[in-house]
Amino acid sequence: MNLFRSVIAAIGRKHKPHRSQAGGKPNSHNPKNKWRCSVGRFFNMGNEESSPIDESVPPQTLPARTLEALSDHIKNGKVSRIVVMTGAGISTSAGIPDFRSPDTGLYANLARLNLPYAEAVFDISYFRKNPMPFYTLAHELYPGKYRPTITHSFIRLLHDKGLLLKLFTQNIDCLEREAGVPDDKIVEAHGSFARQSCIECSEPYPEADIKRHIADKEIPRCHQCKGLVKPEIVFFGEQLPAEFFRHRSLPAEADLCIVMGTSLTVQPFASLPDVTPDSTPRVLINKERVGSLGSGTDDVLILGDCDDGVRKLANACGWLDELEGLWAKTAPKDTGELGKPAAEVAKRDKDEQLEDEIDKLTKDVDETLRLSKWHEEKVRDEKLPGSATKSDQPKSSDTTSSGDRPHEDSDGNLGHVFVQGQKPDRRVMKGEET
Ligand code: CNA
Repeated sequence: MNLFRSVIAAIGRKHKPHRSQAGGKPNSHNPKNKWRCSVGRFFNMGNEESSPIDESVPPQTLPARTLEALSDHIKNGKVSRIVVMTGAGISTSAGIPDFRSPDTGLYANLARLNLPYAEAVFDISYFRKNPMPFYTLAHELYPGKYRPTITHSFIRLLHDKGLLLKLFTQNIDCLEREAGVPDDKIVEAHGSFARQSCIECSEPYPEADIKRHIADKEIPRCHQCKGLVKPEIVFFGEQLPAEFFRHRSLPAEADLCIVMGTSLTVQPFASLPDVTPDSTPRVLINKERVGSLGSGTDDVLILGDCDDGVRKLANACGWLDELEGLWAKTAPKDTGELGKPAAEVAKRDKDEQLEDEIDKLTKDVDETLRLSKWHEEKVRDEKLPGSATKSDQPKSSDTTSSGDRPHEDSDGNLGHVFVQGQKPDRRVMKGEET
């Protein structure tokens, strides 16, 4: 509970109603010192509903809530402390799925790992019992396989121009580092693959060893106590890194906030954009409107693909050639991850994906056949005079063995029909102390 107390102490001092709660009217007195968030707001779970600002409300800082007005503001030297906040959406064009996009999202594709529920792959208590699904996923996601996107290079460009105050990322893929954003500018709010340690004794584990284990899809064990080793990615049920809490009030010092590729559904990260002062311009570059973005007086929305959005912004600022040049430098050389040529890695990944798809289809067909066979037999039995009624459970003496019946999990759901979000949604609890 210490964390809660310290957050209340920190946020409580700066409490004020959010602009939208104040009827959409700008503050009349010294708005520069005001934070958008309230205590309640900081603790609210999930993606808070907010209505778009009334067009009749004038901006406080920008001449208009447009890309052009924003780029003029930047070109006029009014911006020198940019805070960037990112999520999985900035890495999807690199080939790393986000979690929640339907069909393509990671959670939609985890059925093959036979998890009791999708989020279990990042659940520390599940990991203790069964670390293999995580390591299967880690094999696919491990840094080195993917090229940073132009959006990652855009963040690097902001740093090169001396404009980046801090990058807060929820991503664990280390692509910001690979794009050249220095370590001291990055807060990896949900940890990353950059470090690994024993979950029992916290002993750091050598990078070369974990790379080897992940490449071989083996489970690494601590050299000291033989406990399970895990990359320092924050799992559900684990605390966020101290670094996040050390820097979480930094957005209050920003003169521009850029939010990209996140659904802003995981707290406490989701509240970071609200720590910026009311008058600080905020830009959202995302497929859809999220969080409170769009409700502030100086919010600019660039909706659509992130890479397109940063190109538009860079172009408007006169930086596009520089940005493309910087991104070109991230093109893969001869080697891909784990010592394999990049082309080979990409081909192997495609082959593996295809194999997985075929496996999944085969399993689904198999299950459907079993289901219809079981159903056919059950209907036939029910039709026979004196046979079991509908409410009767199949008995162990039934000719249909239990293996022929569709698998049911402990919730009574058909195991092969993998439905997202059947369990209580714990993503909002990430890193919160209980
Ligand atoms: P999310 O909840 O999956 O949301 C992603 C957001 O990005 C959604 O609003 C999408 O519409 C949007 N989006 C997806 N692709 C694009 C695109 N090309 N251009 C513009 N917008 C796009 O992911 P969040 O990051 O918000 O959720 C936080 C989770 C995700 C953290 O715990 C991460 O650890 C986790 N995650 C990280 C990675 C990674 O490291 N690359 C991958 C998957 C999940």
